Amino acid sequence: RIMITGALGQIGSELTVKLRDLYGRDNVLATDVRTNDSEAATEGPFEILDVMDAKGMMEAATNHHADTIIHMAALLSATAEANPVFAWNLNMGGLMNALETAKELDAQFFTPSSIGAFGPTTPKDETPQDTIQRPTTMYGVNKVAGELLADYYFHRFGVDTRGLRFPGLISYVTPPGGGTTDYAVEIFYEAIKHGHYTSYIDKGTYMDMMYMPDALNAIIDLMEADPSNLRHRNSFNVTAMSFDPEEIAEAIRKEIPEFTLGYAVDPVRQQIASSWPNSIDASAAKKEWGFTTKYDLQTMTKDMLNKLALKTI
Ligand code: VAH
Repeated sequence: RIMITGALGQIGSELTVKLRDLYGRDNVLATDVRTNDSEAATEGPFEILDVMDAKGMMEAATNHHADTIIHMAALLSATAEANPVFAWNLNMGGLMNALETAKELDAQFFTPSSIGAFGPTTPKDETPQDTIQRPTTMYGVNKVAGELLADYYFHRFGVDTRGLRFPGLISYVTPPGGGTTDYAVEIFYEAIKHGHYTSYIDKGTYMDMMYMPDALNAIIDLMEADPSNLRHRNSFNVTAMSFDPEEIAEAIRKEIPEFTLGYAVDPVRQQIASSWPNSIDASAAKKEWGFTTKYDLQTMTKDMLNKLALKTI
């Protein structure tokens, strides 16, 4: 039985629905600090939970008889950079509460890390699984501390913690918000609405990306992996592709020939993006638990445009 925090976020909203399909509607308790009319909030067990409320989290997980805690509640990179103290308190306080809950209930544990856990002194191309991690953003500091804390709970208390360093995730269910990689989501909405997008990330800025269906499968595959094969736990590099704004625009033009791309670079998010790798190496994930992806840039572009065309955006 699973409890998810941040269940109405970009990953949580789709992960909740997929886990309910896989493991049974009533076995997945979705929680978030507010509610909405999404499927995750309305088609199955849902509770309001602020992850800063340790007692409330323990109660919700205990009452649900959770044996798996999936902790997704956090502030993303751009939001965290604008509110660094709040970001530290929420990202680290929430993670500590979730780890303590998992320890108390002897539950399996998942929380995501990010390519944001790397910084300007990290090797930028094919970034290794084990390498320098000196991020220069509050989000990155939170992600490195979070990886170390989750590994600590594994080594010290035997909590079965597992994590993935996600690249930018692209999806059409929740609107983009708070991330640095969200230009690669906004561009699809704008392509359909206006046939033009003005990117806040500069030409030539390469970042790893992944389509949400592949991200959800990676979480499930990792959580179901045989623990005796895991040499790493928090957290595995995973990626599907790496591109810059010009290349995703090119992929969109193959579907919408008249699409045009412009630039109005946002120095804050450009600085964040420039501090991250150009491409990361996912060989440890492939070797230890068979990580694989189905979507590349063109198949993702086709699917995103088809799905968004069906929505009122
Ligand atoms: C962000 N989408 O931009 C998130 C993610 C790798 C990027 O961490 O903050």
